[in-house]
Amino acid sequence: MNLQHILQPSLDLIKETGAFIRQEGKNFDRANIEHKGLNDLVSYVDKQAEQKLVEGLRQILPGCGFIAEEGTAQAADEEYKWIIDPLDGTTNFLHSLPVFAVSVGLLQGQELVMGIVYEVNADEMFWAIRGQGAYCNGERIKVSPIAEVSQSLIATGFPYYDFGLMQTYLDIMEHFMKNSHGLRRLGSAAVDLVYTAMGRFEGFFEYNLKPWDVAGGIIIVQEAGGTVTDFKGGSDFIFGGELLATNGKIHQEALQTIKERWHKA
Ligand code: 2AM
Ligand code: CA
Repeated sequence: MNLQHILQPSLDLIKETGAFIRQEGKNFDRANIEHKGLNDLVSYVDKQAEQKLVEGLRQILPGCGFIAEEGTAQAADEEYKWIIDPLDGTTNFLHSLPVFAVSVGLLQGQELVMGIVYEVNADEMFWAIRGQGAYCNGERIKVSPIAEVSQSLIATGFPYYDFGLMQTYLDIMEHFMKNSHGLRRLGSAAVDLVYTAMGRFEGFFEYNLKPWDVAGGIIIVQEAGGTVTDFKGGSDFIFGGELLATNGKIHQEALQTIKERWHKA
């Protein structure tokens, strides 16, 4: 299948969904928040955005499966599956902090073949198709050329449940704090990934991630020339929960820092 044909309608749909989220954000009342689990928040905005995406993407690619954060659809053995986060950075959204995104990845079998991440407030639309490069608002994007962690800005996410590996994680963060330009925690893994793809960050790492947080962004990093691995340096980073994404040039150095602390724990 020629993915170019489904790209434009998918971009239009995701932009519309982003406009809905932006509009709802203007008058959002925090009384509308529900708790899914410890610190895991959701609102009608997440759910309605997911519904719009699922309905639209089903028309764009009939017969496809879905793996979606708010659970409105399920995947079986379809050749193509959309992995959807209708609102990545929900906590930011609920607090009117302008870093959140719609994130969509497309799996063909086991392989990510397309990714789209739309940062709603900045109106930045990122996408990539396997083998065809990565783009932001129509311009080709590339990872940063920096080759040393000491000159890098590194993004991460803090654990917000399952605090068992906290001390190890703090050790890793301490190392990067002391040995880089700094650490940032934006609150949206999808945004951290695309900012790595376009060179704002040299790298991003986090654990306890879900496939919908990362699927769209992973292929955008790869197609922008970056490298993505799990914390062992392997390839279990879509469903495995741990991910290091970098510009490629600092990957081994950053991986070493994580690896030698993480797997001791
Ligand atoms: P979400 O907004 O779609 O739930 C990494 O931090 C990821 O964890 C984010 O992309 C975010 O995705 C998810 N997450 C869920 N609850 C969170 C919380 N309380 N704090 C930070 N991240 C959270
Ligand atoms: Ca979400």
